[in-house]
Amino acid sequence: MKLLAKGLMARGIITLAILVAFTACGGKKAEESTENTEIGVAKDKKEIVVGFSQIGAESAWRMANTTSIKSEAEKRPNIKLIFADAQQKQENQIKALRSFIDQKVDVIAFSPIVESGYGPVLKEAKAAGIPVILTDRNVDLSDDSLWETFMGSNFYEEGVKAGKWLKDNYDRLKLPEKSSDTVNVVELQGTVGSAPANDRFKGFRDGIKDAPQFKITKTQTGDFTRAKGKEVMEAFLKADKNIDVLYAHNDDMALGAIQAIEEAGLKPGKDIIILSVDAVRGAFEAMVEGKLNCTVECSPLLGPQLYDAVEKLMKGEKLPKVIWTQEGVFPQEVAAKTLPSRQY
Ligand code: GZL
Repeated sequence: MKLLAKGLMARGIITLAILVAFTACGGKKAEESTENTEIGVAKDKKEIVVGFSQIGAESAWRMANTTSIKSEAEKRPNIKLIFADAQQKQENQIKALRSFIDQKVDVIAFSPIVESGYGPVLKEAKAAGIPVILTDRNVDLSDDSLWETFMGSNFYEEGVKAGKWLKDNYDRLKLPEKSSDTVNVVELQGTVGSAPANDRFKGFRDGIKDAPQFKITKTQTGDFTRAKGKEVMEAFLKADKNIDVLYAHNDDMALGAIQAIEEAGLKPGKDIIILSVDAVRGAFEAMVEGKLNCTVECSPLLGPQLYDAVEKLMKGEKLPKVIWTQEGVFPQEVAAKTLPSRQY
C-alpha cells in the first residue's frame, strides 16, 4: 500500500510539476503574446502571415508580378502567403482586404486597381493594427499613415522617358515620305483611373511638350489588355489611316495594336512607329522582328523587396515611405542581345 501511496504521491508531484510548468510556460507565452499584441511592437513570431490582393491576370506584366510574389514566398520558410485574385474588380479587392483583417494577418499588401475608393478599408486595417504595404500601384489618399510604404515604379517618369525617346528618335526612324512638321500620335491608355494610366498620360505629354510637331490626335483606353488594344487600334485606323506614331501604356496593348496594323495592310514599326511600357518578353520579340521600336521598362519583379520590407516591419523597423524600382529604356537596336537575359 505504502508503495502504491508512494507511487501515487510521486505521480501526483510529477503531474503537478508538469501542470505548473505548462501554466507558467503557457502563462509566460500568453503574457508575451498579450503584451506584444497590445503594444503592437514587432511580433517575434516564427511565421509571418501576409495577405496579398492581386488585381487580376490582365497582362503578361501582371502574370510575371504574380509569379514573383508567389515564388519568392515559397523560397522563404517564415512567410505564409494568402493570395487573392480580384479579377480586375475593385469590389473583390476590398472584400479580400476585409477578409485579411478578419483573419488577423500580420501584414496586408496589394496593388490598388484604381487610385480612389480604398480610404474606408485602409482605415479598418489601421484600426485593427495591421500594417499595409502598397505594391506596384498607388492610391490618391493624402493620409499616408494608412500605409507603411509604396514600392513600385515611377509611372510619370516612364511616360516622360517615352516622350523624350520619341522626340530624340522620330526623325531618324520616320519613312522619307513622312513629314516632320506634323507628327500624328495616337495613344492607348491603361485602365481608366489607375495610377499607371494617369501618370503615363501626364508624363508622356510633358516629355514632348517642347516639340510642338507631335500632335496627339486620338486617345482611348485599351484597359491594359491585348484584345482591347487591338480593338481600339482597329477603330483608330478606320477613322483615320494617317497615323505616324502609337504610344501604348503597356506592351500587351501595343502587341494587340500590331496585329490590327498588319491586318490593315500597314507595317508596324515602319509605317507606324510604336513605343510602349513594361519591357515584357513579347515586346523584345516584337522589336527583334522590327514591329516595335522601343519599350520603357516597368519591373514586375517585386516579390523579393516585398518580403524584405515585411520582415523589416515585423522586426519593428521603419520603412521609407517610397521604394522606387530602378528601370531602363530598351530601343529596338538592343533587343536581340538583351532578350536572353530578360526575367519576365
Ligand atoms: C504597372 C502595372 C501595369 C502594367 C500593365 O506597374 O500596374 O498593370 O504596366 C499591368 O501591363 O496590367
